[in-house]
Amino acid sequence: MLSALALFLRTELEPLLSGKLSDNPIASQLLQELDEIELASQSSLQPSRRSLVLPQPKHRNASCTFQSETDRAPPPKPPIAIDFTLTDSVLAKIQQLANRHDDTHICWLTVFIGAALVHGLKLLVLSDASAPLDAPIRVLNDLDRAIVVAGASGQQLEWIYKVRELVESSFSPALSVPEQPKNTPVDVIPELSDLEFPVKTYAVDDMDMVRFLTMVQDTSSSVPFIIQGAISFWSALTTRKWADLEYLRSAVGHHRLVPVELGARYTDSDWSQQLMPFGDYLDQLIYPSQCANPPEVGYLAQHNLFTQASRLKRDFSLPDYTQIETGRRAVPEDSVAGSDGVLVNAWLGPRGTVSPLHFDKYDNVFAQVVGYKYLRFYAPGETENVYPFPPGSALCNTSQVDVNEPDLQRFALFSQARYLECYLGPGDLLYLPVCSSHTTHSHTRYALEKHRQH
Ligand SMILES: O=C(O)CCC(=O)C(=O)O
Repeated sequence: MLSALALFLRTELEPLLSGKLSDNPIASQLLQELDEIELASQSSLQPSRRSLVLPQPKHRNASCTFQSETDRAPPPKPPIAIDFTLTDSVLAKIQQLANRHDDTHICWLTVFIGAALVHGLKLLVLSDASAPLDAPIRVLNDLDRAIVVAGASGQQLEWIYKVRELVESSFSPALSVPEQPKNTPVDVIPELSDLEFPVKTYAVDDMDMVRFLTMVQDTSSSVPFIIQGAISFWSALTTRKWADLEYLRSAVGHHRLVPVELGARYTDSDWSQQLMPFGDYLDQLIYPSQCANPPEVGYLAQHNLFTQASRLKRDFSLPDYTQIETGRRAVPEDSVAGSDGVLVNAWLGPRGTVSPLHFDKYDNVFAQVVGYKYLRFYAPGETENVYPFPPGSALCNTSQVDVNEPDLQRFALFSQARYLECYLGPGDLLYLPVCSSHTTHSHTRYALEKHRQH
């Protein structure tokens, strides 16, 4: 398997490294590392010759025995020398080119994915006790970045999964997880105020595909609506409950790097994003959010967590409603949809997370698994009244108005904007039409349930 990966990497990287990036020192270092790995793996894969080992004369009953070379103490392996500054430099290059989205940018993304896999391969081929303690975690982190930052897909993704599995099983002591909290949060129903302009709710038995298609096909009149009971059979709600954060920790992986949004709203000037281990996210930003002095809001938002943590895919199935053909764009231009043409993202956060008022250029089927969320919707016809950021800006799909505390001096027309609203709770499915502006506010509250200690 490892030699097949080496071959794959050569095929992926050589054309880039000998073409567009030929005069780049990073490129030649990467090729050199591949050569080294191939040499090392060839020697460890050579068939073992049987050799005659003479008996030690002082031993009683000593006899002449054959011993395989592999039975003897293996020759010392060279210490692991993975140069992580290489992946760091490629990342810096990618960040520098981030706004270009051209061939050179794509080329460096491929180099990063290749470099992350080369390092994984190197760790596996040369693995021994001399590997630096943090090497497995650094390798796993770079494999995550290859997915989250560089957008690995297809065969690259397959190799990332395989290498990750091997690294995790070969280096389990170095990857052991710190002591877990002894509390499990249970989701409690918050007090929800009455709604003035509620969206319609339908029972799943009243919403067959024909009716659904008829309702969503006409964009001029299509409005959001809730289908109750459409996902109540998901194991995420029944057996492998996503409300149990420790279940999520084990399914996603404590060390998996995930993107976290820090700050109240993505429209705020002090808002930022950070990649952090999923376990740290739970321990530093989710569990403490239940305390009297919660930390700043950290939102794991709009992330295809399921590409990274494929174990979670066992806990749900795509609703049939996602498979209808409306003739409209199914996914955003710059996103990678699954083989079924559906882009699946996850949002996970504590109480108080907010998504500012914005619209998406695709139809959305929104499943609420844990906790409660308030959503408000403004139809495309209200665009003028919700004051989007100027066309051409990065936030042109987002309103400048803070819906919770609108500044009506600056945004006078906002008071005339008509809207619909709803609370979503566990098991609800919402149809959200293309270009309908929406804002969300999480009301999820956890109560900490003490485990009995024996
Ligand atoms: O749940 C959220 O905070 C935002 C969800 C959203 O914007 C979407 O599904 O398009």
